[in-house]
Amino acid sequence: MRLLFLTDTHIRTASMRSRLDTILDTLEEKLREVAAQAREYHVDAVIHGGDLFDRPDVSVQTVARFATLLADFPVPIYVVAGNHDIFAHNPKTLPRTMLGLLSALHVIHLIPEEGMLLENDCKVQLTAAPFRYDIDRGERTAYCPQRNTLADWHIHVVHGMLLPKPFIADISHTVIADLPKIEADVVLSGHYHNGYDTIESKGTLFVNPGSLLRTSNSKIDMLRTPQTVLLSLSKEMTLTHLPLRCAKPGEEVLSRAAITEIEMRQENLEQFKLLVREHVDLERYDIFHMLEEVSQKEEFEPAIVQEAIRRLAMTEGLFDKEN
Ligand SMILES: [Mn+2]
Repeated sequence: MRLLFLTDTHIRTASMRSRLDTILDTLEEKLREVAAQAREYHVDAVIHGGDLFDRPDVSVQTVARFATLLADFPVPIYVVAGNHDIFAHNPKTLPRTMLGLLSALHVIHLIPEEGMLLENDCKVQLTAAPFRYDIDRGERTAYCPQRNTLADWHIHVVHGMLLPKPFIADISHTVIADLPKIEADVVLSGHYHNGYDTIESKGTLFVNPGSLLRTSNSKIDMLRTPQTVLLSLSKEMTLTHLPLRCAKPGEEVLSRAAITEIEMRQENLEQFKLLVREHVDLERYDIFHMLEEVSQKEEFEPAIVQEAIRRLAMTEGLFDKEN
């Protein structure tokens, strides 16, 4: 039995500030290559680790374009829901989402949480844990599925913040080594877009190849190549990472300009705050008054001051937007 795993495609209509390419074309090219990999390696199924869509209500045109593409895959696609696929971090909202629609139309298949069995030369049990608001809190039961004793292999597919080492304390996450021994042979995980090298813990392999779409322009995203993982299961199991040939080098598709722009805006804001603190008596808390004082001390051009007053008035609701 051969399975092909990918995760976090984040299919979306709008272009991204962090990317220089046309997102829909890039996504289509990537998914076509995944379908080609499925053919080339004669896989029995494709498994998606969640965040198929970037939002639960992606536009109808975009869904139509990608539903056609996914329906043309040579084998079934089994999916677990990610946080971006559902409303309010609640998998019960699936019937109202575009992922729910594709499931109802049998374009993709949601992996039942209680599990299912794939069968040819060996029996492979698939279980899944979709994203939920409490997946990385409390007992972490989502990461501890029950094994079907008939299965030769047990693969658990999760969309949660499952990580090889501790992360920022404010962000709920689960460290792999902190989990008890679990019954699955392999845990395929999405959600953490950077991915990590496969690790073994208490007899289970933990796999996250990273998101298929680089959604940030971080240094890690600049350097990594989006990839899938081929799982070959018989008496033994082998894992092969397959980097996407169509994925362009980070510097060609990811924009550092957006980062620089945000940093510059932040710096300007800090300078402005400093200016305000230096020149303005905050006891007289009138925004127009403050503007006037700062403008005089800094000798801003009258036209700029006028425009600032106009925009302030607009946000204060003193004028209509058309004015
Ligand atoms: Mn994601």
